[in-house]
Amino acid sequence: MAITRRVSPRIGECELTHLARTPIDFARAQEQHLAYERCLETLGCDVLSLPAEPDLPDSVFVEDAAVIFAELALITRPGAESRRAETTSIAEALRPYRALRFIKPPATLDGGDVLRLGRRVLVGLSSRTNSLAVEQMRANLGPIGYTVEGVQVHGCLHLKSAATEVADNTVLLNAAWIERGIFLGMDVVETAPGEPFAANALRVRDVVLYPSTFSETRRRLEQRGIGVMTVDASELAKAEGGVTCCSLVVEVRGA
Ligand code: CIR
Repeated sequence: MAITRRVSPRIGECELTHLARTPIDFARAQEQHLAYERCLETLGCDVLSLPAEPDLPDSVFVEDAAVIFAELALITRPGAESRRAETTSIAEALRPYRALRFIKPPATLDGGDVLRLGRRVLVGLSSRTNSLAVEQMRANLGPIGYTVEGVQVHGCLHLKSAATEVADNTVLLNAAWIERGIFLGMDVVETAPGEPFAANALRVRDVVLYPSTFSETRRRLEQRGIGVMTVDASELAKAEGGVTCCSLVVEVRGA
């Protein structure tokens, strides 16, 4: 299952950290988001599309509100104050599917900073996520067999702007934003020159959902035998969002 949320009509007032504000075409953003949901369905997900939250400009980026594990879901406490209220409805949507744990103040955590690689959980120490969140994650996840590591990211919003998992034991990364050595022993696909935002891919089983803009990096993925389904994500990219940000993929037992 994939949880999504329709685009807020106030998306133009989104948080921005590394990008200059440019006008976002709301109708176009909605169309692209609908197409993204259709892609998720094509990849076999039941899409639970939550209604728009008109007063929460960034609420389409549901990834930041929770982190899903097989055993539990961690409800975050987003680093941007304007985004904190997004978690309430996400917690309610997840309650039927997972035991819930909550990140508590003064810790802050954005889901976009969490990269799970099997039982290894990397947490980006970014402008949104602090080391107290790493400690709380360790307390929740250590006893059930995960190791949790805080890692530095520089020059980008979230850890998953810099690196994502694209196949078993394979990461796609922009080595300017994260140390390559963190992924020692794994296969690494680097983003192509001139495509710094190309490291964010959404893996759904054996395929990655991927922005159509990054043709050179896409070629690199395909050369590795990785299946790629492209989607036009250009409007929400102006809000500093990528393809992982717009969904929470939940493996539903028995489905
Ligand atoms: C923000 O700055 O919070 C939003 N404008 C973009 C969030 C993108 N989320 C993500 O990368 N996980």
